[in-house]
Formats: sequence, structure tokens, C-alpha cells
Amino acid sequence: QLAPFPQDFLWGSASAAYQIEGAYQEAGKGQSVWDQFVRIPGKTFKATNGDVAVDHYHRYQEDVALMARAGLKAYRFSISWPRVLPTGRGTVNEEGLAFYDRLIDELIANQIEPIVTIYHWDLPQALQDEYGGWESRQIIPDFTAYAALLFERFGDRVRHWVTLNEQNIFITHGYLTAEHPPAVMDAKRTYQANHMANLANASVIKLFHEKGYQGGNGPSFAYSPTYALDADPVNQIAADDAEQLNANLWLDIYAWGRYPKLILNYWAREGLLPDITAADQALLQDPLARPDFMGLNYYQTTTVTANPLVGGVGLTKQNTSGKKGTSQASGVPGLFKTSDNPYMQQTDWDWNIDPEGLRMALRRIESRYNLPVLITENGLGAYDRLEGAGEVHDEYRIVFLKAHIQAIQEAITDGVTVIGYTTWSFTDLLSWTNGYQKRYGFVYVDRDETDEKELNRYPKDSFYWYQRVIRSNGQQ
Ligand code: BGP
Repeated sequence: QLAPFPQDFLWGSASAAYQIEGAYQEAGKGQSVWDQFVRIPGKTFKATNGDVAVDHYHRYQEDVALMARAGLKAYRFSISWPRVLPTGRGTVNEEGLAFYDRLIDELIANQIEPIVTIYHWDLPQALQDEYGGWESRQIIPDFTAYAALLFERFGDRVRHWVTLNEQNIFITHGYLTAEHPPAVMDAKRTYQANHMANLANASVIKLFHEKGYQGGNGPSFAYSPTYALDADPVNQIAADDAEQLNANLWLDIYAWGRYPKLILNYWAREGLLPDITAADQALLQDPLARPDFMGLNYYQTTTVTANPLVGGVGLTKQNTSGKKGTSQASGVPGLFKTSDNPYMQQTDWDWNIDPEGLRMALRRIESRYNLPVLITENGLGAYDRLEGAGEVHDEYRIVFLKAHIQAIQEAITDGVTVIGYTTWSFTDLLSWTNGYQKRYGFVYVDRDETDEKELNRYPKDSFYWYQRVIRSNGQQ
């Protein structure tokens, strides 16, 4: 017998400013690092950008009306830092703030709770140019001042705040694999920038608690729990190393304010230790800097085996082509490398489909950290086809989400506290490195890689299915 979903469970969907808004240089908005990055010639990913995206900036009322029709209880979106502070700090762009006022009011008028992500990767380019963005200590007061502005302006209407979206992704892709701006490949700089992000995150949560704003605040972590391929003890150690380096390194800091000892040792051996001062430690361990919930973005699990130090598999890029089977193993020589898992199917982008992995992620967060979880992203990126009079028969997405919702219910039955589920995504939107062909939404948006068309919206079959799920509080 499965436990029911809580009565006030936040059924919703999610998005991010750069991926939906468009209006990239309208109404006083400054440029973000992504506005610039997509213009660098010769990037390996699709030559698409968020200049127009799905034009949510102009169509937010239509989008909120669709959310209301789907019956969403919550909607997670991000605020574009350069839209409200065009140069990252100092002068405020009142028109930018006014846009988010309108959006929040529209949501509330439709009984949809706004969940606001403070940072979803669109750093003001001015801060990157001025002092190197996340690598500098200056980012800590600047990010804190930006968050303080949002708390003051919207804190009367917003109860759930997400500080940083997927710090583990924007830092490793930005500084280790060069798939995101600022496209650096340097392990030492990776962990230095990551340390600054940890401090910025702690500083904002501390401020939020000090000032006594209503509601809660936490980061969203991209968690892909690790399995060992088999019971070979060396593969089990490899899985533990992967879990330390890919998960505990971040989660321990959020929950406890300290780095795992195994990671500190590894950094010391490799010459990768960030500059950690006594004041840094005090901030990280401040009880006021503890998150109120853990945001969880879950897409897939990782399976690993041991990886030789000499001649081992290193970093490789992901499948961004949507051609199934084109991804390669990647890893850290001497520690672990990824492997196919014979029990799982993959998406066209080679992401493992593993609903049990979501249950696993939830159980691990509960048993190790004992924090409530807000599932801030989960969904299936797929090719969709618009047919007939504007229909999309995305049975595969329904099957995917159904299995994941069941896994959440099993985790709740196990004893995990889950407060909400915002799927990725509500409308189709820009996938950072995969373009517009990889679709996640309940609502199809008519545009392809290069052609904005009319940007008409069409609810997919999954839209009506999710409407029934919400109405019945999770019964399917
Ligand atoms: C997460 C991001 C989202 C979204 C999602 C899907 O990492 O927080 O912004 O993009 O992944 O990923 P992708 O677009 O690469 O398929």
C-alpha cells in the first residue's frame, strides 16, 4: 500500500529565463554570458540562441492561462539577473523588475504558487568582463546584493526560493569541460570557482534567514546517483568515488557546510585545493546558512567501473546531436569511468531512463541529510511531432513521467519528505546545448532550430494527462 501524496503537494512545472523569455535586449536588459557565448563562432553545439526563445516575455499571460488550464499548483521560473541589474550591480532596471511583478501577480491571480530561481546560469556579462565572474570573491557580495533586491521586492508574494540552479553543472561545464561559458578547461580553477559559488550560496541563505523572510530557500542540485556496474569490489570503490566527487562534494557543503574528507585528500594529492580561509569556513558552517529544503533536479543515473590511472578514460563531451548511441564513456583516470547499464533504456540523447534512480536519489538525500526535498526538475527530452489540427501524441512522455511519479510515491512511502514536483518543462523551450529540437514541454511551441514561425502553443497529450494527475493529487 503506497502512502498518498500530501494534500498541499506542489504539482507544477519549471523553466529558466534564458530558455524561454527572449526579448534579450529589450526594456533595458543587459547582456548575459549566454547572450555572448552563443555568438562565438565554431562552438560545437547547435547554432541556436535564446534571443527570441519562445517569446515568453511577451506571451506570459497566454502561458500562465495554459498553466491555469492544466491546473498547476506551482510554477518554477528564474529571474534574469541582467534584466534587473543590467551591469550586475548598482543601477536597477525598474522595467525588468516590473516584468517579474506582472508575472508573479498573474500566477497568484490564477492560484499558482511562484517558485523563484535566483540564478539559472545567465550571469551578467559585465561581471565576467570586470572580474572573471564566479572565480572572484567579488561575486559573493554582488550575488548577495542581487538576491537581497529580489527578496525585498518579491518577498511578500514568494514563499519558495531556489538560490543556485545546478551549481555542479554550471561550474563543471563552465570550467572543466568548456561546454558552457566561460568555457575554461582547468580543474584547479573549477574548484576555486565552485568554492566562491558555495560561499555566495551560503551568504544568500544566511541573509534570507537573518532578515526573517517568509518561506524557504535552498539550492537545486543535479543529482545522478551512481551504481557500480557489478559486484566487483574495484567497481564498487569506483562508484563510491564517483558519488563523492559528483554528489557529496556539493551536498555535504549545502547540508553541513563542509567538504568531504576524501575530496579534500584528493584535492591535496592532485594540487587542486581551493583557497579556503577561516572566515569561509565560518560562513559555510553558520547555522543560518543551512537550506530549508534540498532542490533536486533528477534526469538519470550514472553507472561506473574502475578506470586506470594511466591510459584511463578522461572527460568527453555529451551527445548533443540527438543521434542515439553517439555518446562516449567519460571519467576521471584513477577513479572511475561511465559504463552502459544493461538494465536501462536510453533517450535519443543517450540519457538513461531510470525511475528507480529517482527513488534512490530521494532516499539518499533523506538518509544522509534529513532535509525535505523539492523536486525542481524531472522530464524527458524527446523529438515531438505536431500533427493534424495541432496535436502531439507524446505517449512516451506520459509513460516516463508516470513511472517517475510512482517512484516519488514509493519514496514518500519509504519515509522521504517530498514537498513538490515541478517537471521540466511547461512549454517547450531552448535546451542550452541541444537547441530547440529536444523538447520537454507539456505545451508544444511551433519553432525549429532556425525558424521562429508563429510560436503558437499547442497542448500535447501529456498536458491533459498531467491535468488529471494534479486533479486527483497523484492518482493515475
Ligand atoms: C538541467 C537544467 C535545465 C535544462 C535541463 C535539461 O540541467 O537545469 O535548464 O536544460 O537540464 O537539459 P538539456 O536541456 O541539456 O536536455
